Amino acid sequence: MMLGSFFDPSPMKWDGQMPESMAVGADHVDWVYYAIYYFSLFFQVVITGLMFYFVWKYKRRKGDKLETPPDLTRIEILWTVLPLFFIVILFHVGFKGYVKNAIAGDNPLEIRVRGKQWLWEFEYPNGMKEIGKLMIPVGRPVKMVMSSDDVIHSFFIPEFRVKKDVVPGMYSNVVFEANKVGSAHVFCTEYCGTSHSGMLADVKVVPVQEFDDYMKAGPSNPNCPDPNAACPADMKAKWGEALFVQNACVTCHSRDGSASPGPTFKGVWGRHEALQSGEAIDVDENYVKESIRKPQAKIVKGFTNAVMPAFTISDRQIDAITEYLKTIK
Ligand code: HEC
Ligand SMILES: [Cu+2]
Repeated sequence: MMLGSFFDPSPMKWDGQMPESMAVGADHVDWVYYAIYYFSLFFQVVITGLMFYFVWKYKRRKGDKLETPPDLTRIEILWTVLPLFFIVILFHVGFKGYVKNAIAGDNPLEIRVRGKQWLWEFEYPNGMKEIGKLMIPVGRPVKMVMSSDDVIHSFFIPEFRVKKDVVPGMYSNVVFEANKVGSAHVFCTEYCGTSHSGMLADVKVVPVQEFDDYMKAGPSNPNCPDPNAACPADMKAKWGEALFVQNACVTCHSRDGSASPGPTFKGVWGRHEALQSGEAIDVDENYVKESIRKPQAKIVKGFTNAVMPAFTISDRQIDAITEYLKTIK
């Protein structure tokens, strides 16, 4: 508590110097920043002030004779050692903040981050992926596990006061805990090519319930700009087709009736499918959903050579794919 209020930088804050702080560790960073800032400002004024005063006071006057300056070793040691104390204190405080920002709290939400020229891709624990948009629940520790697909990028959220390089061939982490609902920004701070300045993402910090709902519903359809308005079936199908390609369903399911590792999707909707178990089923919404989430629950007769992996895509995405499957005639 004592320490908490000691590190509270709010009385020192000067609006416009730092963006709004939205994470737990941010105040610590700000404290160090403002401490150095005001310390430097104070001594800048004192030292230059004194300098001008002495220049005037000890300027050479008529009749002055040159004297050898006295031995000032003691005072020199003093002004070397005193700032050293200040540096050591700063290091101590700074290091504590660094550690606080480097180790995740209990049970962190792990989000995979992939940087590539020139976008940020985020993958949530349930497998849902999204590009250019990051959802964060407020009041929960978050750990970003980051990697790069091409060159060096650098992940920076100024509102959280976190920044770390994202390097090909290795993982790097940043951790934070957002303490304010609102929006923040991701920047890339490593010059990474032509469109480096466009390598941005929006961060939305939302209440935990809203985050959980979002994880269930998934990202919104890019073809339906207003998420609250009804989305027509053909727009859903269009998104479904894109998801079908993005999730590599195409590699196992042909769409023109030709042979593929999985059943062809030409005319799949409403098809009377014979199963390996000897039963049969009509392809409908429930069956498609189950086939995506738990592919091994019902095996299509004759398709025991390839194994379809389970996909953890959201309900909304599955609906879009279903809508697309209806159109493959
Ligand atoms: C590695 C290959 C592979 C991938 C990738 C794959 N599937 Fe499959 N899929 C199969 C196989 C094999 C079957 C048949 C066996 C079974 O029913 O599990 C199947 C069955 C299905 C069925 C039931 C089809 C029917 O005719 O009854 C649906 C629906 C389906 N997959 C959807 C998808 C979707 C959607 C994706 C992408 C998100 C996908 N699959 C990705 C291999 C794959
Ligand atoms: Cu970059």
